Amino acid sequence: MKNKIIIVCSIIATLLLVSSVSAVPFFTDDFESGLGTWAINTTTGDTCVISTNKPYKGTHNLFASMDGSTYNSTWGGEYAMARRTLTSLTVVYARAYVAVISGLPLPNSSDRLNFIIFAGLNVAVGYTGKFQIRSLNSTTTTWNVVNTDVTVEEGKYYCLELAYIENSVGLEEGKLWIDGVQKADIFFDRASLTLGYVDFGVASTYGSYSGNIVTVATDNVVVSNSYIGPEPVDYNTLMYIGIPVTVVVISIVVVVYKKQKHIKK
Ligand SMILES: [Ca+2]
Ligand SMILES: [Ca+2]
Repeated sequence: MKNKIIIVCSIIATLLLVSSVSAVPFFTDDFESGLGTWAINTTTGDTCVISTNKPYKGTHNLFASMDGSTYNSTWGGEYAMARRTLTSLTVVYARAYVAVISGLPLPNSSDRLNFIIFAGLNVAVGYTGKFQIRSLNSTTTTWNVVNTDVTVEEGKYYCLELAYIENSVGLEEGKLWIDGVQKADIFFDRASLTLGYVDFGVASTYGSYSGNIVTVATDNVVVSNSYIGPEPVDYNTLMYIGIPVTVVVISIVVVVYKKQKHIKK
């Protein structure tokens, strides 16, 4: 009996240790301590800053605003995004809580707003008001789009998770989860683009520019090498729960072992 208890507890402890060790994200940010190493990229008149306006958790978030008055005429849009560099990754998952505070509905049929961007792979909302995943095709001149069935409500936070998976060079895959449910899967060839970064915030492209003012809040970002999922079952929580639970299980093993030893005597 004693040996069985020890074996079972040891297996549980090992599993918890393995899960907590493998669950280390590349980085996390709840935007409670400033911009840190984020690089900010914006078009004229647009901002991407730490804000106290409608955080998802805590008191701060990342707040992106596009003024709708000056834009990049070359590709027909504006952007206000925070960027982190990624190096030599063939699999990467990026999760964030995102709310479109203002700017919906989009005025023209080719308009869209992008919230999470890897090179050539975006999570966006299109003119229809639904979340979508977008990827460049192999010629890098047109976009493939898969719409989800999730209509975006202004002011509501959604848990968006975008995965980039390089099955082989030229056969890249994108997956999108919304509030923990997989909603889209798309294949593409990123061609000459390299996966060198991930952007959060908002970037627009317009079919015909309308001067739409858009604000987007982002909070609780996690970037990792495997599926993250919504809070509280995210990597931070697994780390925080996994380690103490492991300690408790090991303590039980020790107590049971000592007790059995005592009874035997
Ligand atoms: Ca926060
Ligand atoms: Ca602008």
